[in-house]
Amino acid sequence: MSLKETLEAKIEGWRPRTSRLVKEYGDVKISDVSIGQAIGGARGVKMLVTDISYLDPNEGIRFRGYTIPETLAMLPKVPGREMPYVEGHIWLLLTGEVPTEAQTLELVEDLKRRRGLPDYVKAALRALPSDTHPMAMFSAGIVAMERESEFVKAYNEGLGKMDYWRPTLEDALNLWAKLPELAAFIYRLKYKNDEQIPADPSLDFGGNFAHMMGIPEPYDDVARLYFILHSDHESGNVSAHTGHLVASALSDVYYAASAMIDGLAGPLHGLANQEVLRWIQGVMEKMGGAEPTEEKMKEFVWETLNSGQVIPGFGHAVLRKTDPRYMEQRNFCLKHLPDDPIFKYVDMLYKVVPPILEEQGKAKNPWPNVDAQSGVIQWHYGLREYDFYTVLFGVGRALGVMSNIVWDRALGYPIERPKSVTTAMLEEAAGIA
Ligand code: HAX
Repeated sequence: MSLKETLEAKIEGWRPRTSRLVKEYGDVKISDVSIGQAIGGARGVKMLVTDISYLDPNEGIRFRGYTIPETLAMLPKVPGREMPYVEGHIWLLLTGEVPTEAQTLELVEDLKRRRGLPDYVKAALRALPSDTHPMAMFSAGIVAMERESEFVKAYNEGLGKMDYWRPTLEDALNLWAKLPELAAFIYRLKYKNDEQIPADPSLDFGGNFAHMMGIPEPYDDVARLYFILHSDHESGNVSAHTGHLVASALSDVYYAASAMIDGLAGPLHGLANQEVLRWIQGVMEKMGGAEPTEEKMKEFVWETLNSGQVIPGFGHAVLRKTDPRYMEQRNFCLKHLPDDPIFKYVDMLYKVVPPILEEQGKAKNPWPNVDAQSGVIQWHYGLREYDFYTVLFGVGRALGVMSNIVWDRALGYPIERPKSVTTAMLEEAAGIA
């Protein structure tokens, strides 16, 4: 079966489950909200539904029920390479099924046909001031393509609600196909004198991205691993939630993806991956290029904390253990770059930071998250412009966000509209009015 047919069957089977829950069990409570949660960023409030991934605080993320090692092991692999096709992962996220090799290759070819960055996007990006952050360029590039939306055309022609997911899927496939090219274009425009490398029609999503970046093997596998690991982290994180929220107004995926990139660009979220490298570079500079000892590293960690800053790459709003995405990247480093000096610093931080955060007693989770490790691999393979790192995260996150939007449309999720209260109302509820 094709992707569309597989998805169609899944959606038909799923709709009665959602409608039954709403119609017959709509009043069943799954969460209570405290004053602390209302002021504190809705931490722990169960109010979103997704079947695409689930984040267990102790175990970490599962994509469609599969752990990261399981996902990487069972998806069809690119011949001669260690990592699976990103396209196979898209299939898994969308349908919940592990695609066959033939299905994966069909999607590889489908996405190839949808490639090609419009000239007006290139012109718009070239017109931006040269100090524009790559995330701002990425967001602008995506929203500039909004005029391509198939959903908007179909909606304006009176498409019925049950069919909203179909042109949304078209939009998602079109945008997924263009994101590696958009990211590579921004990289080469900003850091490589606008010397662009044309796409290679023989290569898959990850392989073609590495090619357009101008970075040789095994960077293709790094890209595949990176995009898969960052694809989804259930729905409550800032980028995923923003994508869902914006799309809930029936804004098309170009608007939603651009907005989710804006959320990802914050230093407490995706930008943490560039901050880790910036922080380590700062430490090295202070040491005059010498390798910091464990004692020195501890001093720098305390210095950062005492100046009121966070240690980037550590802590998490949901996780309470080391992030399995961190571990997967650490395993990659141990295998491919065990002697890299930056990897050694990052590994030293893994030893040094958690006990310090525990001693400080503020962070609920002292363990490293995905961002602590990801910059090292990029740095090792020659991508040293660390303010570009979050764009890579964004290409990955778009896989999960847009898969979710297709399902939001398929299940008819309404416009999101939580209720706010005033401070006086909270005081009254607390009995201190
Ligand atoms: N360094 C120093 N202090 C930290 C900390 C860290 N790494 N992590 C948490 N804390 C502090 C918080 O700032 C907070 O302090 P205040 O009470 O003074 O406000 C306190 O510990 C309690 O916070 P928390 O409940 O443990 O954590 P939150 O759910 O509020 O925030 C964050 C989660 C990820 C934002 C937080 O851990 C953090 O700022 N980490 C560093 C930045 C980072 O690595 N972000 C990326 C996270 C993963 C991700 O989303 N990637 O995209």
